[in-house]
Amino acid sequence: MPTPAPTRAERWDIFCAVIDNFGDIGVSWRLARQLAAEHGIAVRLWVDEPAALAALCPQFDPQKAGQTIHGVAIHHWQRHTSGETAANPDLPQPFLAAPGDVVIEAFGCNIPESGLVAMAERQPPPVWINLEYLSAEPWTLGCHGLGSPHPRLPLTRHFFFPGFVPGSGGLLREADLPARRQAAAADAAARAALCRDFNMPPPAADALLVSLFSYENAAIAELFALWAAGDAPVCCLLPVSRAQPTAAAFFGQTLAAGDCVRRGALELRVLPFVEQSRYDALLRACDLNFVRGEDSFVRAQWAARPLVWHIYAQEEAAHLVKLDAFLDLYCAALTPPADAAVRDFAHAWNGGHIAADHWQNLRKALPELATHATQWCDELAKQQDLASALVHFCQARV
Ligand code: TRH
Repeated sequence: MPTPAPTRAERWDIFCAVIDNFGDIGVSWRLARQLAAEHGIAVRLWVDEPAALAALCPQFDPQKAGQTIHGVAIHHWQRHTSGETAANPDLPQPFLAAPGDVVIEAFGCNIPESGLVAMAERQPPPVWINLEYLSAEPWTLGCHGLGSPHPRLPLTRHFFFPGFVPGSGGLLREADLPARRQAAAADAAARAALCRDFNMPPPAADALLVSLFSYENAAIAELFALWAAGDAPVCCLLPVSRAQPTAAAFFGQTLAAGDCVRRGALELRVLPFVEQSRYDALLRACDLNFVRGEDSFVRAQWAARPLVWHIYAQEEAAHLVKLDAFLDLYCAALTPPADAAVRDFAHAWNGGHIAADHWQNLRKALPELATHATQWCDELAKQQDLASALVHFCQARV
């Protein structure tokens, strides 16, 4: 479906609360940039922890007010969790005086009451969207797009579910993504560009190049031990992250960005946390990517390389249902051995314990998984992207 051009300059507000880590702001920042760049929308991004955005976007100075970067006006908002009244100065005045045509709460971050009152007073009221977390669970399709009227105010909140299949809200995907992927298609060239970007020597030509971005996980040490004892070289790129202490304990020394350490067939390189576009390029250059949360997980799929997902843990193991829902889709076209290798490894990795068989089977399946990753990516790219889907959805309701 072609992307509609806005009939007039629309103004959208996106609210993001950083619960922890980088996923909430990572998704919000990508969406804001894409709406501005590809849909000509005047976007204001409201973030409660500006420092988190600075990690993804080095041009942003969290101490400075009123910055516009990549066409997105960035504002700081303070989130109150209780005792709000309409009289509280919850939000800076620009929003209260003039909410945009569309107001998005990323991941149910709850705009304070005074903001909702300002939205209700606007004529017409904004289209109010709750952008949900990504899930492949089938029930999300039944809820995607549903509206829930506010109990007192003349406002309707719409639930927008990203997803992997038609009937969902799609995935964030920039228009130039296929071209960037093509440009990185030649493995050797992508590796060389990556090494130049990170100012590091090229890995051994026969090394399996792996990136590892995960939460704390006891399985990291087990996997490192298998890689170190293996007969094939592995070069593991570890962005500075919560996995670092486990890696440091394995090598028995502190590790910082720029460090390179070896044990047996394993070479570990610690990388700085870089801006999103550089991380995307890193994913495209690797043979296998360990990713986590939501945004890096999606980017690994656009990188069209085999991936292992460390899913964000939820209460009562709800995340494992989510993991299986994804695996059911992702593995559907694989041969039985590759299917089993991917599922077993994913369960073991998320369970915090990797055995030699898990790695050997995954390793064996990698050639098939590399082909599959491209096919999966091509199939996903047939869907409308999330930003365009949101634009369609909101234009029908403005
Ligand atoms: O950081 P995450 O674990 O984020 C989240 C949050 O924990 C959130 O509360 C939770 O609900 C959600 O996961 C499911 O993982 P994620 O989503 O992959 O976000 C990481 C972001 O950091 C992503 O935008 C990619 C980016 N990134 C860089 O820009 N540079 C880097 O060097 C690296 C390693 C990541």
